[in-house]
Amino acid sequence: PKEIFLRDYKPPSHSFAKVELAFDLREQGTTVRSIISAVPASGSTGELFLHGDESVKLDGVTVNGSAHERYERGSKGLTLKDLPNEPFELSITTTIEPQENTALEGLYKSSGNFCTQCEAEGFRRITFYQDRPDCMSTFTTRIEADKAKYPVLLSNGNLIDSGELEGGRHFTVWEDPWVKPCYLFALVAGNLGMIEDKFKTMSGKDVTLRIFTEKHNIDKCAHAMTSLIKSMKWDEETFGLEYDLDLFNIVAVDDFNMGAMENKSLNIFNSRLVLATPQSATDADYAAIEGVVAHEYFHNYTGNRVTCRDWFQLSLKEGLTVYRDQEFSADMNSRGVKRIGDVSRLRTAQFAQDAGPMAHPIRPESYIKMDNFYTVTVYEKGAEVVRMYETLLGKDGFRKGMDLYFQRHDGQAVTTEDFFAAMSDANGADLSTFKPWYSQAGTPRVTANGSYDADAKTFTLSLTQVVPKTPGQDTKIPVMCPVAVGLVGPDGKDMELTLDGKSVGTTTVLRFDKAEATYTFTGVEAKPVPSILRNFSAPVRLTTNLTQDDLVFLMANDSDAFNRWEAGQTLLRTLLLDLIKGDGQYKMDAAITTAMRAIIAGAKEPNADKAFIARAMMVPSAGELSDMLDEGTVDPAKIHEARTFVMKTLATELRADLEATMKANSAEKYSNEPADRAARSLKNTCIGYLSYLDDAAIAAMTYERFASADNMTDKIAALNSLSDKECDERIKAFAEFYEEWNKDPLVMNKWLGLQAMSNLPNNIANVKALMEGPAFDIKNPNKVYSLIGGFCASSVNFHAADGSGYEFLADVVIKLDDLNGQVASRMVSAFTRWKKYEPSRSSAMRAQLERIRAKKGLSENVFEIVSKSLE
Ligand code: BAL
Ligand code: ZN
Repeated sequence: PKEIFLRDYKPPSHSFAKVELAFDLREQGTTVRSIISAVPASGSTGELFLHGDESVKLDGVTVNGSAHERYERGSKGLTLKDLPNEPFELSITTTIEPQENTALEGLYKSSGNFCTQCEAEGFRRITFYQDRPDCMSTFTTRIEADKAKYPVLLSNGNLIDSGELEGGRHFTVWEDPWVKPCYLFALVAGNLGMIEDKFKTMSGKDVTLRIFTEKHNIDKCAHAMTSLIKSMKWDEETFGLEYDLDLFNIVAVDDFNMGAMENKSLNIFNSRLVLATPQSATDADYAAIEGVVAHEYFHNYTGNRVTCRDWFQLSLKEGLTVYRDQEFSADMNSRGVKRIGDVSRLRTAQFAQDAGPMAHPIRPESYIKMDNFYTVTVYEKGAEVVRMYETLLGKDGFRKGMDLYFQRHDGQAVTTEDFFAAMSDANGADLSTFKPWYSQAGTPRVTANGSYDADAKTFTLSLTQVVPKTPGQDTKIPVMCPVAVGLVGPDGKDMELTLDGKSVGTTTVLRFDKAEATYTFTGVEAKPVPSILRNFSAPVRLTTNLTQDDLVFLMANDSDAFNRWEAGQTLLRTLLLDLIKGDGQYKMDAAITTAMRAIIAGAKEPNADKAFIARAMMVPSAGELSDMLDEGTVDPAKIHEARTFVMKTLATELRADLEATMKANSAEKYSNEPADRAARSLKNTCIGYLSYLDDAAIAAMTYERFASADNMTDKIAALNSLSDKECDERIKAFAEFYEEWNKDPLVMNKWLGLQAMSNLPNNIANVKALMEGPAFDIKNPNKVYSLIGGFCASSVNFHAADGSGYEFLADVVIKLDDLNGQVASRMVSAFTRWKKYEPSRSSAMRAQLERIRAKKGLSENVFEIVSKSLE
């Protein structure tokens, strides 16, 4: 496999002024004809390379209407030779077999309907084309198909023609007036139901909004529609961005590699991110749907109107759009809780990636398979980088930068440098030391040590930073980290800060861009406790000299919700890491039990933020803890034991408080109001704790709650609380859940996932049985993510000391690789950090990676992950 490098970028040899596509959809063999108005760039050699997958059959090429046979076909595409030196019309006819496409890229079938996924490089599985994002063109698409089987025929843009054809067939023609790269092309043909609504834009234009899905799911689309309308309004109010066509379509399909796709005016979604009723979807599903519907809609400007020059720039659109959807969700819900959730995910998944063999900058330097770079680094760290502009420039400064970005680049394919320039220029700001965020991989390690001088009435904060080595990057330079700091006085209130003789409010952002720096606050009348990195103002690993008393104080008093939560997490992390590294004699820290009791007691206050309290009660995950341990030392069984000890001890000591809080927050009837959702999460967190008690009454109570739940959030929470318990109630609950929901594949995914994640000993046998059962289908990505992905999250069974879990995963990856390289490479990623583990587990993992590498015909997707992991 060939590695592609950013440094080798060259502009396209031809631009495409206009593209007309015609699809003749058949059960066996679909014909695609393209007519391209091609314009040679100056200095053209008369050669044009068009990407095309080996699965595409080439039926013919014409140039200006005459057959053109001077071409060479290779494994990656077609080189046309002896082309005219002036604009010409190129026509290409191909035949493809969507009905056999299990990779789910290009044109394929899902539940009998045709649909597409072209990002990143799926269009080359449809026809020969310059499949690169800097080739932007307008598209007209004609679709012809059997009318009874496929009454709905959709593509991008506006419907300009439709009609009946002989033999029970019909056609539609769609015209998209906006230039776009082919990765934003979409087509859907199916027997689908639809809900419709309207949105009046800020300039008074009516937009028709439609959501299509299989007919039996039509009653599950209302929440997605509400989310879409909220997103459209928010983007107008926040960024002045108005929708630019008269129609916006969303289609939900069951077989989809990603979450969703922002194709121009025809978003295609994994059905799990559209379909929801309170009975079939959890509060977390509702939040995910709201966020992803917004994310795809926001791409209309950040991604579609302004797109990427090449795939190395992916974070230009993804980091920015994730930042936008995070802000949207924060405005729609609780801002502090949203930030805590986003940072938790970043720290668990992205920090781990940044410390392993797949570490890459948010703008990678090279790739073998672009699909492997749709990562938490490009997305979530990319969003943190965008957020730092906002922290440094302020909300207004950030908006000025966004306005200039659109003013300069609307209709263009650009780079992260262009975004950086727009932000700097719009604000007249020198952000040069900020740039390494784009080119350096690795999470900076920042230390912050504070000291108070009572005589001088000063508080000094000394900061240091080191960016660790990552594969291929041995030397690093300091990078600008905005460090938001406040000083909390003995009365628990924020102090007014003076720095360099200037009054700077109660929170100030230090522009820390050196290996070390010292900041001295003056006029500090009493010894404060510093609150450092408020709102997680930079994506760094922070170490401070705060004492346990300081942390308990911040938990109770910090005005910054994130740092209030973080103080508690720091206490819990320290305790857990001590237990994990200790001699196996577990002992609880009484101060932590007291602090946790106080947190739970907070739920009785009149205006308690119950969603925040539920988050603050959560103990750091096994993944987060494992990331904080040294290479070559991680023993998942020990982590599991230590976590279980802490949960069980807290549950025992706080039982009365947990039971009272659970009862006080149990609603008679389901409601989807924010306060009810918050109470639900608090109640279910209490049940989660109580499930650690070896008490038959708890299992009975949890089963009772499972059986009587009137919504999926409560049902799943109860089922989850039973899933690690060896008891009859668990067996009964899983069986009854299956009976009730086996016709709903999305709900069955939850059932598969919870069983797969179980830490009951020897659960691998159950997972293998589920794989053979009717609820599983290896061709459906969601099912693989639930069952196989869920299994990899089990500390006990995936990491079983005999290596059986690793062998099982390798078997599955080898099988999946022939069907769907993208999904297989996601699954194999569970092995990437093998060096982190203690010697017996790491060598067992390495052996499985080597076994996978030896497979004949291994996909490029899996090859890249496996070979980089083994380096
Ligand atoms: N562009 C791929 C799916 C997403 O990030 O929206
Ligand atoms: Zn996106």
